Amino acid sequence: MPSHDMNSFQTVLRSSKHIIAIAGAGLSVASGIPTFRGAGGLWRKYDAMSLATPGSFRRDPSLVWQFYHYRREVALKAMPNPAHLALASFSLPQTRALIAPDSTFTLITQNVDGLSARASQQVQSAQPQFLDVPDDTQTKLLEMHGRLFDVRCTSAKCGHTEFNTTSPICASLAGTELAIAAGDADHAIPVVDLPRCSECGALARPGVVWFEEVPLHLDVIENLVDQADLCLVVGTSSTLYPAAGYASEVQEHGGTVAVFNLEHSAGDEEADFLFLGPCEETLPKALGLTSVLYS
Ligand code: BJW
Ligand code: ZN
Repeated sequence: MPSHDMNSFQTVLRSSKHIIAIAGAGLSVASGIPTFRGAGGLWRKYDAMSLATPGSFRRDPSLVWQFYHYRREVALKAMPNPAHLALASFSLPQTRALIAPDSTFTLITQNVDGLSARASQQVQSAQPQFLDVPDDTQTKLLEMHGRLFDVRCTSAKCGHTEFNTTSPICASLAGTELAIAAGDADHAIPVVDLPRCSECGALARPGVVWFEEVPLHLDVIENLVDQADLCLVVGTSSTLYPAAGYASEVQEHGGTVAVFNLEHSAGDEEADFLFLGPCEETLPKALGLTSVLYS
């Protein structure tokens, strides 16, 4: 049975040396970004397999682009919430030195909304003196399922990727987000009018990792998982591999797992600690960062 005791968690946190966090869609719920599965999840209106696979993009790039255009527009309007900011603050070596001395920390996120990167920028610009620290103690952020704002060429010969936050990404998609949000997209946009590669003119695609595609940074992540003595699992249903397997790998070599989720999630009965509730409340508290965030 997992413990729900915050004080015991903080004792473990204090002595941990290699800490990782695996984050999922629940991290961004308080920022207004819907989850994938469950009540209110994005995939209640559309079948995941008709939106997030390479095959579906080949068959219907117009529908897939409308879905991602909608997601880009939502993410552009969203702001990092206290859970993003707690993880970003915990990433700063000087902050972490007070909570878990001499530790490393890496945030591995499955989210593509860019909010963790924005939280990092926000926290660093509030404390610019913290930028001047040795590289090996700097926090790393690994966005393993890619980024909504990366736009990638579909031509294997070109492969150009660019970070593009233009709203709307192209004129033909303007306004289609309303139909997608209502669950009644039927607006077929000609392929020539969809986003194109700025280098070679071929059809571009969202720079995210779809089902059957290989997630990013896997070698680095495997090493971190092998070394980790504490794994925080934040706002993920833990149903999607390989991310869903990392917590049990950490436990298998003797590390501790702490789950932060609104509800029960896959494998949480095996965790060492379980904090049920909104992670935007439980995580800042568990990391001892509520005063930093709200002062
Ligand atoms: C809150 C909250 C609050 C709400 N506070 N909590 C092994 C076994 C079986 C199958 C496979 C396997 N390995 C691979 C597979 C196949 C497949 C897979 O896992 N399928 C499963 C269905 C079993 N995996 C893949 O295809 C992956 N590729 C792959 O494995 O390549 C092969 C390979 C691997 C390794 C080496 C070499 C080769 C690719 C997966 C790509 C996933 N892509 C998506 C879409 C990304 C683009 C986009 O965003 O559109 O990623 S799918 C979708 O699921 C998205 C998410 O990142 C991902 C995870 O979802 P997440 O984040 O957990 O969200 P939800 O909605 O499920 O859960 C939200 C949670 O938040 C809930 O628990 C709520 O309770 C909670 N919550 N509010 C705290 N306020
Ligand atoms: Zn190109």
